[in-house]
Amino acid sequence: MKRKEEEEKKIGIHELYAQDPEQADELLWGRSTTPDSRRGFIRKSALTAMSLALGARMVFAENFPAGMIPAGLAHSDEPFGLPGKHPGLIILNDKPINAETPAELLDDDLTPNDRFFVRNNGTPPTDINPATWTLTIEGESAQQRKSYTLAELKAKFEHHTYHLTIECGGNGRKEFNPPAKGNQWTVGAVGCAAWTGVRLRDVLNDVGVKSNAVYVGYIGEDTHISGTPGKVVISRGVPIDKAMEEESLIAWSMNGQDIPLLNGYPLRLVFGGYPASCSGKWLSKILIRNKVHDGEKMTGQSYRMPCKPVPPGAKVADEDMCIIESMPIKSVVTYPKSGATIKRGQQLPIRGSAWSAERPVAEVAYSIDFGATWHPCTLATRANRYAWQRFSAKITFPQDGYYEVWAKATDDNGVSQPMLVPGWNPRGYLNNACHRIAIKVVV
Ligand SMILES: Nc1nc2c(c(=O)[nH]1)N[C@H]1C(S)=C(S)[C@@H](COP(=O)(O)O)O[C@H]1N2
Ligand SMILES: [Mo]
Repeated sequence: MKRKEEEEKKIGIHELYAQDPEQADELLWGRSTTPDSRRGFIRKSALTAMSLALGARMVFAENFPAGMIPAGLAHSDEPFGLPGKHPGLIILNDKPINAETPAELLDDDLTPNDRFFVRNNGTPPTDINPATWTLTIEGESAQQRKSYTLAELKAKFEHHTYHLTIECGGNGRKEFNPPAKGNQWTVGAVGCAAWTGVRLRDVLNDVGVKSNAVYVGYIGEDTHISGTPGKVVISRGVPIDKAMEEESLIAWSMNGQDIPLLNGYPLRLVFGGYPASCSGKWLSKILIRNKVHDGEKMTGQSYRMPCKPVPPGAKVADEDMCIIESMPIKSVVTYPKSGATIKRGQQLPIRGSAWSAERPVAEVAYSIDFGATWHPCTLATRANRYAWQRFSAKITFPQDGYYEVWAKATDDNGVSQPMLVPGWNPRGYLNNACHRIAIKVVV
């Protein structure tokens, strides 16, 4: 593991290319030099990513040498982000790529594709050809083994669009003490997009699901960070009842566009309300299992919580860990940015998003006195189940000084967020403590 300062440091494009131009190509554009060519030109898939970052299709791209910085980017001394991604994303790790969205960049009804967080466990596939991409369904509880091309999926099944919030199970991990290993996510490993695809259940029913089916598992086309061929990166899944929900999608589109490469292009699963690790990217296979799926990161301590609460720092045996299913209720203040200053006597507008898994959020309240009193926010209704709901309020402060604005969501069953970090657990999952931002009121 890298040291924290290193992890948080963003490096500029010049530095990146100075260190190792070929590696820079690989990191920024997905892959670079064609192994079968001695000429050192970049390959097509990398150029697609590059064109995205340049904001225009690179004409004569076939002549552009590998390991060279496009002049359209080279003039910038700004820290350089990830291909197709907003430069403001915070890169927590670059091998594999993990980047979170700062709270103030989540200030949209639907998270734009370039702002959506990235959590990769391995290396995204290269040389993706959507014309030949296939999805295969098989497994002990499948009535047959059946494959579909992307075109067949699109032609054969009804298309559906849902606003689905996906949040990494480890979002908020940074606040646990003693610290948990893994990406030190703060608040931004979450996003809500309009996902379009076909219902997983329509495809499963087309294949035929045996009555003994209990789980589905996914296989994606990313490769292990060690480079070991055939080594599975991650293969998680959901109980069959979750798979059969109407909002459970096999999606090819995000907010009306192709899914970005880093978010699973050309095909992924999307399960709102469950840990985002269930939403398999670069999807090529679905297994219909007659037992709880036992793929990579389904077993041991991965994406599991102690079945009963444990004291901080405790060692918990694998058999006492339970698989995380629905994510807890949570909210984030997306405007203003923490640390904002306003003049005394002025009202401060705040905005944010709140989500809970299945149930609607019924109320969001804010506090400026560390939770002593709470005041209601205006709350939008949700577009559909698993969509987040936007909230807003106008705050008046009694005098100048330092304040914190805390936000707290409550569902229609009265379940709310804790003000402090909830139950410590070995891997640092499910921190849904109230988000807070700092505000200075000046004369
Ligand atoms: N094939 C594959 N699918 C994957 C992953 C991965 O590394 N490989 N990461 C999972 C995890 S842990 C999360 S949190 C989400 C992140 O989705 P995003 O990168 O689109 O935000 O993808 C999930 N699906
Ligand atoms: Mo995750």
